[in-house]
Amino acid sequence: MQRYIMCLVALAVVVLPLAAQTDLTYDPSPLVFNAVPGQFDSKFLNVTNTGGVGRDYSLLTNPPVLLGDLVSYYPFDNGRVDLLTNWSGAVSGTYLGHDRLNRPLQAMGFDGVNDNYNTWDSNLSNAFSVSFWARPLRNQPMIAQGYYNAAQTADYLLWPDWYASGSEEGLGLALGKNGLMVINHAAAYMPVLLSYSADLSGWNHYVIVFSGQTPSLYVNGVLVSTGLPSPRPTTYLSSLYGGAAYGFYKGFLDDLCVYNAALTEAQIQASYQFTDMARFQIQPRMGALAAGTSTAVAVRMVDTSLVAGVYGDALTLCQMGSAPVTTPVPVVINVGDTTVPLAPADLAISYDGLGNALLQWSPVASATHYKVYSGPDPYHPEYFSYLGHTTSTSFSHAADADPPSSRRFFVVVAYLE
Ligand SMILES: [Ca+2]
Repeated sequence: MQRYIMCLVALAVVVLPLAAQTDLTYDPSPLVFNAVPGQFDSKFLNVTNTGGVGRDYSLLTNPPVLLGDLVSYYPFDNGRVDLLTNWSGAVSGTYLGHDRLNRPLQAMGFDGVNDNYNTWDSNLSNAFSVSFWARPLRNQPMIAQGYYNAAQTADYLLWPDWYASGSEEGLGLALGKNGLMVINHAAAYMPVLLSYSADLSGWNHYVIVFSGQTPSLYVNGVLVSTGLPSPRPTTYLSSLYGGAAYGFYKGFLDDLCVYNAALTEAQIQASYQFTDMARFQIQPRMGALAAGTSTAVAVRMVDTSLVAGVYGDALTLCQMGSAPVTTPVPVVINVGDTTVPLAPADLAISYDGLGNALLQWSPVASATHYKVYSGPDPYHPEYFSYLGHTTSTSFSHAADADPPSSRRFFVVVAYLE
């Protein structure tokens, strides 16, 4: 008996901290969409703050395989906030421009002169990854890989933090239309650990993985370069995007993600394939909830590529803050089968001059009966009246109160059972 009590106490110690992690709940679960191929469906997700203090929420569409390692996500859609921490950074200059799908105000622009943006500094070291889309607008001087001690002038998309100690360094990135470099920084120390020359004009997807003291570069999901190993035992990820003392980046940055791990091949592919808002559009996608309040978030399923079938998916509800908590929101998408038409392909009407109408139509395969309606306006089905039903493919409608000259529309609906 005593052993039982011991076990229960131990269990409580483990479970309670987990249960206290988030104050946010949602309904319904799952969120169910019903559509036919090529069409949208909209639903509301109710998000509730069950806690005693105000909470900020966001809804993410990022692939679940990446969420466990995701530290920050900056979609730069009409703003520059991190959807995980709600940190909006310290900005100098910058502007919002078109993203890779030519959507306006959906990517961060840097002028190459003095614009920069200091994101939340995650202080990650030694095993981390950064992914983003970028479109550089000018060439930069490319420097050969090597261990240098002099200052390096380049177009710093990510300015490398400076460290005084001989065992630490900050990791930086320099990007131009003609190549990308990984340049690190400390006192009298500025090695170019990776130098990749290629035509990088236009939008491309980048993943920089730092692991085993060595940077690797993936462009559009392909490993294109593995750099020199760093001689320093501790390498920190930096946080100032756009550049500083030794040069500034000119161009655009989008969908910036910071990960506290060396991403796997599968994760890199998922990152490259990910297009935010491609399947779900969410409005609003973030907000503040006072204690005990709810809000209805509109979610629109806009993936017109789905063929008939039932699909499982997931959104992610995030309680934003310095320690963000993410919760999966299961989604079911029912895409109906429209290979069987539910209306005849044609409908002929003949009048006898006295107001009596004869309707005739082609049979619908497998239909057991048809219902006939009429109304004054095809755009307002709520005003249609039910006239009757038949198992044949014709229907006689006797003259009624409407004069023979008045305009009316008929609708025939096929039923399969
Ligand atoms: Ca964007």
